[in-house]
Amino acid sequence: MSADQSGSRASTGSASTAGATAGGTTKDAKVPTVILTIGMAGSGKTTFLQRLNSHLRTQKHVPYVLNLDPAVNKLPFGANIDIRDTIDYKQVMKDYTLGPNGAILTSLNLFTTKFDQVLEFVDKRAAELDYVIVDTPGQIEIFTWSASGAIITDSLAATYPTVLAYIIDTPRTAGPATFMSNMLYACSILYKTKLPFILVFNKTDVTPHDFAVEWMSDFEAFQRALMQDTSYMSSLMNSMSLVLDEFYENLNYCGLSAVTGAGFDDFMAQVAKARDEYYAEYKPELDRVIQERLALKESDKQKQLEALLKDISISEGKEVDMDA
Ligand SMILES: Nc1nc2c(ncn2[C@@H]2O[C@H](COP(=O)(O)OP(=O)(O)OP(=O)(O)O)[C@@H](O)[C@H]2O)c(=O)[nH]1
Ligand SMILES: [Mg+2]
Repeated sequence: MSADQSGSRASTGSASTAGATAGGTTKDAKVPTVILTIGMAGSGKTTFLQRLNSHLRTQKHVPYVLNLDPAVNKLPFGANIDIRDTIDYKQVMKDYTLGPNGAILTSLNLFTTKFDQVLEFVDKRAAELDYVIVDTPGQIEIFTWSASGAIITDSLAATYPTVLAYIIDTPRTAGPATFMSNMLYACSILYKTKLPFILVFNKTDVTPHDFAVEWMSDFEAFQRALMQDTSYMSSLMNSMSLVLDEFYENLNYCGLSAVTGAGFDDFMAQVAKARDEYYAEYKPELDRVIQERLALKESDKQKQLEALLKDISISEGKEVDMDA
């Protein structure tokens, strides 16, 4: 596995409004980098964000903090914007007769309708910020597979260099089957968002992530671990592990502990690398898509004009009265 390479990037984002200049080469230090934290329930996203917040503050990089988890009971850090200030998740459960996950999704949807205002707040402070850090709801799929999650991600990425920090519960990922499931999930998110991606092996104070580094860099080592796994999953995993081998080529990764703070300098080095990837690969692709859309509108206009001319030509050679 190489931590230096990245996959091809494409975008579904909307037009860029501020910050990074078009063309994908500018790395203006005044443009804050967005770090979007995602991960399975209980993987340590909130604790990671708490540690990242204090790590950045001690380095005089005061971040702008967004909390997008409406269901978190107690936030262990001060957020500049907190979804809970505008949306009462328990009230949403009652009003819409929903269960907990449905209510989290609906809360996120309601909040997304106001996300342009959130961007305006960030825009106002952007010149003085180095980082915008974002916590997301506990259930990963609520953010990664919802329309609102995609809108939030795309609108941030259209404006600011944005990287995904995929938090992994290392002790719970130490078996080949759980490791593989987690990697496949990460892989699907990478291909969906196409944003620069960092695998963050958290809780290394409990289990060091050496096994993961070995499995990602040495295909045969993972095959050997799989052979010892006699569960019904092993033959399925065997064939899918080949897919992942390519995925690992396109990734940055690091190991850290959100509790002790070990590994955060390495994480920030990965963020700097991922920011470069954003400018080198994601941003030019985004600009290309925007240009394509604009060009499409031009060719649509041309087609409409051609259709009109055809209509005119079949009207028995008479001139068409445009005022009729
Ligand atoms: N030992 C250890 N425990 C950790 C670490 N990071 C988080 N935890 C613990 O893992 C549990 C879950 O942490 P959270 O930060 O709430 O995880 P989360 O992903 O935000 O959880 P949800 O938002 O509920 O999905 C808590 O008990 C944390 O104390 C770590 O680096 N080491
Ligand atoms: Mg959390």
